[in-house]
Amino acid sequence: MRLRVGIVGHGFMARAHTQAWRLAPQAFSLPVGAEVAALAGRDRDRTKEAAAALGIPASTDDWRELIADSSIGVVDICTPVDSHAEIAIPALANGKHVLCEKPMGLDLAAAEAMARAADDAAARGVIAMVGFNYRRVPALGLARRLCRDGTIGHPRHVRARYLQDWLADANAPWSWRLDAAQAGAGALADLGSHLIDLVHFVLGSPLEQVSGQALTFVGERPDASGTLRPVTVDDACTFAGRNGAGMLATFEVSRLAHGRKNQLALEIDGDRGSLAFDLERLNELMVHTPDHGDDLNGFRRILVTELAHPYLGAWWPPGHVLGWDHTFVHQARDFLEAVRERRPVHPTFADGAYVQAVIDAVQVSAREGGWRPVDETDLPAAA
Ligand code: SOE
Repeated sequence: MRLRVGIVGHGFMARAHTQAWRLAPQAFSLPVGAEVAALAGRDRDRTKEAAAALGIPASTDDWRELIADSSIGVVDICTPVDSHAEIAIPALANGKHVLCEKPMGLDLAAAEAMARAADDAAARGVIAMVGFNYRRVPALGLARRLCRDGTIGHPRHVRARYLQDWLADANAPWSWRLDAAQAGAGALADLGSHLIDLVHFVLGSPLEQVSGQALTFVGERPDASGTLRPVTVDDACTFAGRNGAGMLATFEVSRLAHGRKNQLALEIDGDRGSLAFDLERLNELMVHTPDHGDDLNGFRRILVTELAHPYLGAWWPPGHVLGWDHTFVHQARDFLEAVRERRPVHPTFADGAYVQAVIDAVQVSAREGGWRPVDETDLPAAA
């Protein structure tokens, strides 16, 4: 079996996905192959240029051509958020397996429409997955195991932080990510979506209420022509979240934190121990369990490269560390296996809708104040 993939969008995510589709079947000796067959974008010349640079044989300025093309098996959506539902829903209806970048939709209504389309498609053996790639960091797989097997006990505190600095300069250029109509929200949607998903993935329990605040520090930025355009999303956001099981979580996201290039940090304190992860050291998990006597207690640094950890059996001998790009290879591997076996794969579109419900509730809280319930979607998130 060899799947032909059509990618929509040609930014840096499309580059990461292209490499992953190519590498996954070989790295994991999969019985299913993948071939990036076509690239779609809005501008014909730029799309053609990007396709040539990536070695993709065909390009088009109309993503509908990919959906109509019976030789395409997978539609991979790497476009601005406002087009995700518009592309994913007809693609699924036409029998294409869909991988959609995060955050899944502009708001909960869009995300729920996508989740319903994915549900209908699943009944026909069609797969839909959201690109929360950090679920595929082996050290975070270990964190999930240690939270779920009782090693750190009942989770009390969660501290989740995702900081970048590409907007720290007030003259950094305007882009679609700064426009609410195209991105939904700012750092909250772009970076916060990862954290909300990861906390759900690691702990398995959804947030029930949130309370947040958001700020835009730089209200206008120059576009490519030098014209000042309004920034209509948050630059930074902090929020607290709680579930019904006595856990308190805090989240912080910003794209204006000087020196933080791509720092995703997650700490969990349970009633028997603690975990700490930092994407800047993505092969490591810090673990503290108070079982060595007071004089030798402390965090232990686990180098998560043993072959028994998720995905590592396919790579190098222990200690030969992995990088950010491997998360996309792991994602492509899980997706391709699910297609071959015609079974759902996490994160599902229902998981994506849950993340959107949290984002929407944080936005309401940031605007109107107070704790806000996370709207229950009638699609249970699988985590
Ligand atoms: C930009 O902020 C970005 O590319 C995010 O959109 C990605 O999801 C994140 O993984 C890296 O940073």
